[in-house]
Amino acid sequence: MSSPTLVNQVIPDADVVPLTARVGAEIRNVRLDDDLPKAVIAAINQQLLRHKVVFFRDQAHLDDAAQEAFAQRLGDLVPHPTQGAVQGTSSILALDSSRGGGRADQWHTDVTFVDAYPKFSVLRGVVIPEAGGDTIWSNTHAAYLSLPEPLRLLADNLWAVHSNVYDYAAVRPRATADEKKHFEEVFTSTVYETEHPVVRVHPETGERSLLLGNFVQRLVGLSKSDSARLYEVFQSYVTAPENTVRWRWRAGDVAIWDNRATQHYAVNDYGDQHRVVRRATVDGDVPVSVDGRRSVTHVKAEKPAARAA
Ligand SMILES: O=C(O)CCC(=O)C(=O)O
Ligand SMILES: [Fe+2]
Repeated sequence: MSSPTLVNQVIPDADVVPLTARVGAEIRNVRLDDDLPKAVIAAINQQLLRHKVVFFRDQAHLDDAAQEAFAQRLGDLVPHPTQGAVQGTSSILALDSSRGGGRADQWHTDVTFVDAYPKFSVLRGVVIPEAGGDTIWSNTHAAYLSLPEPLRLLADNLWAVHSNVYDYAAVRPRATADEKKHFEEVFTSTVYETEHPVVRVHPETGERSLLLGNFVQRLVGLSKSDSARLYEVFQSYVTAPENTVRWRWRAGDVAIWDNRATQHYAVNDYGDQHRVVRRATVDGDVPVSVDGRRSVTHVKAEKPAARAA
């Protein structure tokens, strides 16, 4: 006997399996491709707004082109501002553990050094180590809600400067020569500085979330040392285990996150085993603060070294 047709419920509840009560859900029985019905795309978008990050197993049919064809159903694709896209693609960024920039072992939201940073990232597991190499996501709306009232009021009124240029040696003291070279010559080939509110209001849900992460350089109007201490206080709510979910990858998995309401961290615990993931990014909009002001990019300059090259 065939199963009954579900008319209004394009992804049945039973196929959405929350991983925690606060963040993350696995969606089952969906094959990601570009001719999924509109209603399924809308349902994925809805689950993303609710769970902040969704996971799909067994998507090994995807290559770069098919990954992007699917991702494009969620919005326009956008390349990384300084690293560009893999040749022949619109936005694919290859993160390969054996190359510079391939290990994203810092808490961050993608590309917050520009104003309209991506709204969704779509990440495909290609080569996954036998042990280790998980990724952790945090729900930054849950982090905001878990702030005590006085801290919430403070966060509502703070702004932060985000930049792709930061003290790399201090942040990654054990980086390889190749990683340092990638940071100097590619990642920071153009210097961006953007002021974002520490609390952004989500354009689709209206939810408030903390907008911080490793591109933050300082809080506007505060000294470097006060900025660093306050940053740690707020960031500790983002990284609290209760606000996070951890994904154990298999090759062929796809993770999609709402980059407007999450931070993530690629755990660098797999030594010299090989790990490759490939990311497509969907264009976002300029964040808005609780009092209706928009983020601003102040500096956008080519580095003299890059210009000479
Ligand atoms: O390697 C990972 O699991 C995540 C990498 C990352 O930060 C990204 O794709 O945006
Ligand atoms: Fe990332």
